[in-house]
Amino acid sequence: MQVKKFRAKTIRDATAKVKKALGSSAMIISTNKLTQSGAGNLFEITAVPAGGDSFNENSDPFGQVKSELMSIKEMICLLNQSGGVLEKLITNPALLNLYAKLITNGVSDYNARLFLERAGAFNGHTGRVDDIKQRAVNEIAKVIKTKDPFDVTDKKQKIAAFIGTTGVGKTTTIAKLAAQLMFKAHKKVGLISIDTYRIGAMEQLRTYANILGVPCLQAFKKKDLFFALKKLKDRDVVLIDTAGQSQYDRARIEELTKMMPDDLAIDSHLLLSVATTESEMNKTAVNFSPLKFKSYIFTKVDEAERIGSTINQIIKFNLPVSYITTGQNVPDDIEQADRGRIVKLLLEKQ
Ligand SMILES: Nc1nc2c(ncn2[C@@H]2O[C@H](COP(=O)(O)OP(=O)(O)OP(=O)(O)O)[C@@H](O)[C@H]2O)c(=O)[nH]1
Ligand SMILES: [Mg+2]
Repeated sequence: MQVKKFRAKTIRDATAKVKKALGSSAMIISTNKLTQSGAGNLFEITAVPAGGDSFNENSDPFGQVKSELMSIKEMICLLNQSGGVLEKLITNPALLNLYAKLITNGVSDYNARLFLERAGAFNGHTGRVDDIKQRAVNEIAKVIKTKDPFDVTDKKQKIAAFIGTTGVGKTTTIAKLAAQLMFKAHKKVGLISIDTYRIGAMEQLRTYANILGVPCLQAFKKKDLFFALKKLKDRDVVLIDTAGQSQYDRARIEELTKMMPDDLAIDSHLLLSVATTESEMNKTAVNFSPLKFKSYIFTKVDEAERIGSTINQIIKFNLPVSYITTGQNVPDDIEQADRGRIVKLLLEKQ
């Protein structure tokens, strides 16, 4: 195996040397800051070319830690993003690797630093690196709050409306939830559609309702909704499907807000597709905020390349996550939000 060392006065220069010699998919084995008396900094990167016969997972001593290694590509990404952090963590490959993972998975630079800082990574490295890493992971977990909107411990009727942009997965999620609540939690479920803008929109929900054998009512106006809720009074849970709104159509969002006044005791939950961009996700959350949604449901986790945007979004609005959805299959592809699982997804994706 071709292990090579590259030295330069800055990390950037050392990285450039590795890239030139071994290509951009080279893997970094270690980084080091060599102290030189009076001669300024000297950085050293030890790297191997990626792939090829020379990098055989079974025979080579670094094989088992390959997933812990950082590629030159990731290093360059970090160099372009992180003023100062790289230098601070350079002698700590495990922490640098965690930082790199967070950044490449879409966690903002600010938040990634915050987790490391809270874990004590920047103040003199007290304790073992593994402990700091574990603390950083715990810090990530801590910001993820979860909520079960259908908590079975109290007997009150639960009314939940599902809001979000067109095609985000509202109707599918309701079908998944209705089935799970019926068969796993043995709840009596009722459905209401206030999806009044598209012809045939109601049909999708009604089809699911027929399969499950649950009542499904339609509401066009506030009065209808009031009446429908009255009719479904005996149901443990009422799930309300809403028309997909463009996050830019404030008039329709306002209309929907008026349709569900506070006295109806409807909890809204905002669906956000993890497959969209972070800025779109944030704009959606901001523009839907008049509906005072109580939790996030992150959909299409299966389609997303990176899920770091969810962490940024959770921090921005400080709201809990109730569910994540992971595919098109009804009713299986839904999971109650679990912080351990979300952290795992975050650190494992890619
Ligand atoms: N891959 C994947 N697809 C999903 C998921 N959830 C929903 N979908 C798909 O997304 C598409 C739109 O889902 P709908 O449930 O109709 O979305 P909607 O929000 O009700 O859409 P509108 O009523 O048009 O606003 C369908 O093809 C679903 O199968 C998911 O978790 N992963
Ligand atoms: Mg729909």
